[in-house]
Amino acid sequence: MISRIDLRGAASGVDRDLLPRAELDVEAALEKVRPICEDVHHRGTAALIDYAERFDGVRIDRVRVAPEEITGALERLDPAVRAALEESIRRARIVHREQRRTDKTVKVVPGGTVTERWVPVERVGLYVPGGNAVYPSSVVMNVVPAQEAGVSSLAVSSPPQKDHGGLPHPTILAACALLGVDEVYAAGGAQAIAMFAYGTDECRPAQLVTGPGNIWVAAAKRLLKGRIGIDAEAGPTEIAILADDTADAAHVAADLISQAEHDVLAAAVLVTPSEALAEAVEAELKTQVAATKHQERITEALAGRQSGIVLVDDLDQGLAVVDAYAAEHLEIQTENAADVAARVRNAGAIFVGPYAPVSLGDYCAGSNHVLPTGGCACHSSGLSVQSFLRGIHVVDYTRDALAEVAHHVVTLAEAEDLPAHGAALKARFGWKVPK
Ligand code: HSO
Ligand code: ZN
Repeated sequence: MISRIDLRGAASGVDRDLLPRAELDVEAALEKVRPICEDVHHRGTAALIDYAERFDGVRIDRVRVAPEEITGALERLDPAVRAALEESIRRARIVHREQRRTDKTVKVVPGGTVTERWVPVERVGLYVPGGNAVYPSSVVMNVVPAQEAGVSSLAVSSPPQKDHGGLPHPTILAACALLGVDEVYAAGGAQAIAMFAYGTDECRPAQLVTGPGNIWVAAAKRLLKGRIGIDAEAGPTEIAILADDTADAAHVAADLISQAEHDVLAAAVLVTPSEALAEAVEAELKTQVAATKHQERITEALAGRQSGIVLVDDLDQGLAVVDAYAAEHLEIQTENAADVAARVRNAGAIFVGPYAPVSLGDYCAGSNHVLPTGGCACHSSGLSVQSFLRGIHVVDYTRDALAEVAHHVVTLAEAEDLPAHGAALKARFGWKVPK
């Protein structure tokens, strides 16, 4: 069911192309989403209503969700789900609040300072998908960092559901209510991203749009990037596990399955120097998958070319493999897991030891679950408070501090054949630059 890739004895250095990975053709989707985005730009709400009918199979008469629908959804929420969401929010707040960067002033010279001032984005649009699974947890993971960053205007959009009278899923609405978000729209896919980018008569444009989504959402984000800021183009979920023979095969298999459950394109990769563990995990996968509710999509995800068991000579080669792969989620289930984890360079999030499964991070670790996929973890971070802030450099120099460096500025301006740059300094010193 899951393929094996044997890298033992291979020369040092890992070829990324040898590692399993899904390919998503976002470029091809661009041409399909372009007319949709243009239509939303020109016709606003009327276009969104038409797309709800065409793509979500439901006729709605307004896109903005009425406030009583949001509060009503919370009143009807299962108390156990409410308690779990509250705990998820509480832990996420603890972590994200502490991680907000503070302004810092650096004294460059006497009388000359540069301050980095962190200013929140004014208005953010959060997209919450509503496909295979409904993810109120993603509402938490987007809203909490935005709120902790100090974003003052937050709107959520999620696809209208045929079975819920054209409203977003009730659990999504209830999560919004718990988080104090009262501006919610029933729009999905590329059209929701266009709504945030261009605005409509119902929805004011946002400056930044975050949140996961399918290929259409990714394509719309790519198309509209620049007009709006985006977090990342989220691809299918990935889990990589670096494990040795101290790992429990049943737990390793359960964790691989947990993320394969998301999508037929989800990736589950085990990297191990232990052939015995590889065999035990294969056996566990067979029995455990047969007992899962979403057996079909899990089987397809595990059998896909994006998943596999990679055999390596030792943990050093294993670390080279997981660094080359740059997984969205990386579990370390080895002896001295914390030491091994400390050596990892590339991963969206690292889960250390036997008691930190990815599912904990998906819901209740306090960490964020919106993470870079598709190898982007080698250059990008997951969603955080930082994603909603801009660092503005504030330059403050006195006359003396400027005088001290003026001749260098003039020299560099002349070297770049930009004499007017130099003149801006000369003008302040009677057209003679102090030496
Ligand atoms: N593992 C997903 C997030 C998620 N899991 C939401 C369950 N619900 C991507 O990090
Ligand atoms: Zn998950």
